[in-house]
Amino acid sequence: MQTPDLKDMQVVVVGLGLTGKSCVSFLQDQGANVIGMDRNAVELPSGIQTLSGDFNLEVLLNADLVVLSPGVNPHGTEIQNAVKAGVEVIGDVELFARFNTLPVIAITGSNGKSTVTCLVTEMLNCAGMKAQMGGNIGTPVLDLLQCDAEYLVLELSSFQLELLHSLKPVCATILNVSEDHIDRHLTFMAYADAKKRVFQNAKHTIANRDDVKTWPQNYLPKYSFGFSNSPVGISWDAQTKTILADGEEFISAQQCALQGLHNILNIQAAIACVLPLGVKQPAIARAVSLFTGLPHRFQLVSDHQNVRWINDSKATNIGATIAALQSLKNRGSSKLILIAGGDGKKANFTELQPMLLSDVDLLITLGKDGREIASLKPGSIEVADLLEAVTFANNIVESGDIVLLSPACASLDMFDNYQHRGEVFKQSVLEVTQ
Ligand code: UMA
Ligand code: ADP
Repeated sequence: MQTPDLKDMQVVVVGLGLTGKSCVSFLQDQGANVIGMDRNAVELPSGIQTLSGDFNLEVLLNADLVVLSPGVNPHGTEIQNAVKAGVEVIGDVELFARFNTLPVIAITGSNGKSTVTCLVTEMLNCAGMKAQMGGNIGTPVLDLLQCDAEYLVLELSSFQLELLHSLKPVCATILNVSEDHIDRHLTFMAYADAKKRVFQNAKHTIANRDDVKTWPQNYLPKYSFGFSNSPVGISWDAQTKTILADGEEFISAQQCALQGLHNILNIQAAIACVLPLGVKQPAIARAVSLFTGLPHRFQLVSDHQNVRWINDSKATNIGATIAALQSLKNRGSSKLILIAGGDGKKANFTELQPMLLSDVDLLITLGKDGREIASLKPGSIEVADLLEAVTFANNIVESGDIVLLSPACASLDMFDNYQHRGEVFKQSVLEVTQ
């Protein structure tokens, strides 16, 4: 494919965070005339014109191309007016796709994206196939265009997929689909449809056999993963706790450093992504033994006096919290205290209720939507902040108990991001247990 010529084009970059800054720098290198726009005052290093406040429609209408950051809603009034006037509006991943020449493995889903992106990267690297990862996991995709790699592994969010059509991944997967980002997509259907865009133009489409919402149009069981039995694809022998490939023993759970049933699915998905690329079992076995997981995902932060304090701050939707609660089933007589709440992104929390009633001994809530979650379980306690939640929990725990921070909500109502929330939790645990 011929790469487009952006020289002297008038390009407006909307949203000047990590992505916007990477777009500005890339577009400048291409010789485009760039204008930056952000609701806040943002300084760009190279003296590029930057407009702050409400998006300026006149400037948008005069553009040859508008590049939106993932956090900017393409359905907003000004952006829609520009689209209606015929201005091309794309995202950074679409811009990347028009220039990229490396094979891409594209990973999306409501939960597990970052974990699987890291695992796939590790598997390829263990096989001596140099891989770099980026996208929603933190490195904007345009920053990968010049990197020294044979493969790019991209974590793609529904926000990034919404405006994407030119990417041609060698492998693409949707891990699972559960409710998230309803405040942005408005309906679950629109959110699920955005995820499906990952399969457009993909060579190998890899789906979760047990979640029909993840299936491409041309679903093939031989490229599937899941817990259900299947003579082809990646499956699971629950008795021997072994991952199978085409019905044959492939990797045992004992060989894997990651813990929790949801991570078995993540490992299966990563295997399904790399097998079509020619990665062999020994490299995969090595990768799964090395990868212990990412911080803030179901991470043990203290077992002081035999009480397990688990930081699952990255559980920003209901599906992730359900996965955490499922991993803590069969814990005998020990109590489970759950700390949840934050910005629910207009989710319907009733799906959480059965597990709150059957699996949680005490629910402590905080944040914007804490009260709504608390209303699902009698006897729940609402607190003002994490330190108060941790202090309350610490006063009632006994040896063997578990305290889980798994908010089922975004953190932005009270914290800078999920990492900040996780760090505050860890600090609070250290403070009250010393
Ligand atoms: N802004 C506006 N108007 C708006 C919205 C945002 O002007 O209506 C401005 C903000 O003032 C800010 C900038 O846009 O200056 C922020 O842009 P952004 O929200 O697109 O954030 P980036 O810093 O560019 O980070 C984005 C992703 N953020 C979002 O999708 C919200 C990062 O994913 C991603 O790591 C990064 O690009 C690199 O690819 C974060 C995320 O929370 C981790 N993703 C969501 C999730 O995982 O649930 C989808
Ligand atoms: P994402 O990048 O999609 O947010 P992460 O790997 O960062 O995914 O994990 C986010 C949250 O989802 C964590 O709380 C983690 O424990 C949980 N999680 C990870 N994999 C799965 C899965 N396959 N199903 C459900 N929850 C999961």
